[in-house]
Amino acid sequence: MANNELAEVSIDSLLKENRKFLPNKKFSENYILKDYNTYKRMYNSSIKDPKKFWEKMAATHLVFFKKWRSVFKWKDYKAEWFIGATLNISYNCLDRHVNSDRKNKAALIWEGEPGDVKTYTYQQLYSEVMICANMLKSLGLVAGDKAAIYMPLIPEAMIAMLACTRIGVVHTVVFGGFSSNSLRDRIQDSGCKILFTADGGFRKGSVVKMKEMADEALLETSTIKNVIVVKRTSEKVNMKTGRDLWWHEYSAKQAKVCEAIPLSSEHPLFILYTSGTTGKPKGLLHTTAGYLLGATVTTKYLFDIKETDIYWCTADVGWITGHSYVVYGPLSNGATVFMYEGAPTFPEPDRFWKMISDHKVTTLYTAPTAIRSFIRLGNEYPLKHDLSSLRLLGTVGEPINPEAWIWYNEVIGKKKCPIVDTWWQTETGAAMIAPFPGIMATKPGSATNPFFGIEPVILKKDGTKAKGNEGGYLCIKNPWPYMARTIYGDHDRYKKTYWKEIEGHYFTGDGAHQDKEGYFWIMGRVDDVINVSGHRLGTMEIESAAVHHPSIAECAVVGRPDPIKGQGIVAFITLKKSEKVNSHLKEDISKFIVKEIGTLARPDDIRFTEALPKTRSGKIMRRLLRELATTGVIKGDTTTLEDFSVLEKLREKDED
Ligand code: 6R9
Repeated sequence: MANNELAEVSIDSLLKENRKFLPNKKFSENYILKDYNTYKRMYNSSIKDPKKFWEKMAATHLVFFKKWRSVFKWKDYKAEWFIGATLNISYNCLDRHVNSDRKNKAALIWEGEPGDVKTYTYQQLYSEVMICANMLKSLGLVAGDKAAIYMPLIPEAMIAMLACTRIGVVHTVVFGGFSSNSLRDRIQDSGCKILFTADGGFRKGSVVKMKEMADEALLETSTIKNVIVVKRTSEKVNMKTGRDLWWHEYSAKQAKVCEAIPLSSEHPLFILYTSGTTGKPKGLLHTTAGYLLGATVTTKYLFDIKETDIYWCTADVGWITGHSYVVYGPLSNGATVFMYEGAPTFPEPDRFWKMISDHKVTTLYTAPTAIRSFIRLGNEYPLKHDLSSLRLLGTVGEPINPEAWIWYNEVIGKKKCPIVDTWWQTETGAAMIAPFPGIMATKPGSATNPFFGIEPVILKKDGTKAKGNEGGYLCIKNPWPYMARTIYGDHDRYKKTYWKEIEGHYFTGDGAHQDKEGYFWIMGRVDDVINVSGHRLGTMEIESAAVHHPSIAECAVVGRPDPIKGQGIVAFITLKKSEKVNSHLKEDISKFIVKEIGTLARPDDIRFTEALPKTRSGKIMRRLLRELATTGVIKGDTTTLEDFSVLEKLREKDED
């Protein structure tokens, strides 16, 4: 629900930014598109006749087993692309490269946090994926069944994803930082039959006990029949007889070959959960052909994939960025992916830069929050290392503040690497607005121009177009191949959230404005979703978790600007009558929320209050709380407030 005023999300520094960086000549010379006019021509024709455009893209970039009968259908907010065709994603990511000169090229170079390194050629990755697919088959899984993946960032996570796609099993990857309760809810909602996990993972020098968390989640789920456990840390874990299998033991018993099966274009590929405006995360369902096409072509054009690149997207595969730009996009393009398991600053703050230099990484795609924490750590760490292999930098996850952009450009990119600021969402599947490097001038903080076939528009609440550089709601005019098809099990919610807010347009939930040159500037969320370190969290989701705490009567959560994380979490809490504030309560509530959702949801500030400001109809006035959390004062309109004494009490609390 779009209920925040746009003014609240506008970021001052972005509105004043007017620096412009011309494309680097040397980079442009080797870029796939000749110049900006070529982009413009291709873009215009993609908008004029999207079916023709996507059809050509699909035929050029993907291998289909059977060609489509028709390109596109849109009925009752259900999109179908490449109707009647069959293909297989793992075939596109593996077999076609194994059958080419890329057979012995590195597909994956992986470094563990303790420093162990493993490399898989395309041939080796292909072999591992086939064995893993056979594990799934031998456990009785067939196309359409669901598998959960709850793993550290290790090669087996990628292998498991690709193995699922090989036989049409739908994966749902749950980020390893999520709690057992979150894992449980996701397994239950999607009805997974199998769970891939590991005994543990390394993070900041300690072991994250993933199997223990998984066991806890499984106490309250009934659909999981088997658990496949990777031995990563050699942590002692409980293995339940008849249910749990060690990956290394069970895989040794499998046949080595597993053909990729032809799947229809709209065969469900994965479900990925993301926070929305209600307490319940949404399971976005992506399908086969359209998604792969989006991941493939955006990776190719926006990251300028070359045969010799070592490409590193730092996201975890538990997020959409990890799906599209660690696994499917780069592998479909036959690129070499670099993957790192652990914390960016372990054992020393220079870990990222050391790995870039050690592995000669050419392309780095990371989040503004990471960039800001590197700035805080000091320039000596990147300056200690030879970063000359880098030729392209990307960012994603939240608006990048111009200062961070400039630092990234100067200290990391040495002013020679284009910065590709990609705006997109779990729902959009792949990048939507981003500069085509080498041919577009960039402006710090702007995601610039739309990708081919994507028509973003800025609308006002009534559906009319925002004028000039007036801010408004960022919407997308027509369906595109790589968008999510539905919310798993709740198509009505999908329709309502994305297509009914402003009838006939895809509603992104972001505010934006366009400058005189048509560049898009994303201003952040306009709904009750906050963006903490580039990760989406629903305020309602945190609130619903908090109110399960035995001492809490009511809770309202708002975001406030945070210099590193983008946004921080402030929870306003009223206690049950019988409860008293004591010195442990804040910590206890924090731990409780982390246990319910995961470490991402840990509040930065908890404020106890006697009452929450509400309207006469009983709605919490988050706008006032946001103002208070951000500026320390409330100046906004309070006429709809029911009980004015609440404000006085809130102000008093703030001065504590
Ligand atoms: C890919 C991803 C989506 C939300 C999105 C927006 C914010 C992402 C951004 C950006 C400004 C960018 N966002 N990229 N805002 N500039 N380049 O992050 O997906 O986790 O679903 O988050 O993130 O607010 O609506 P997801």
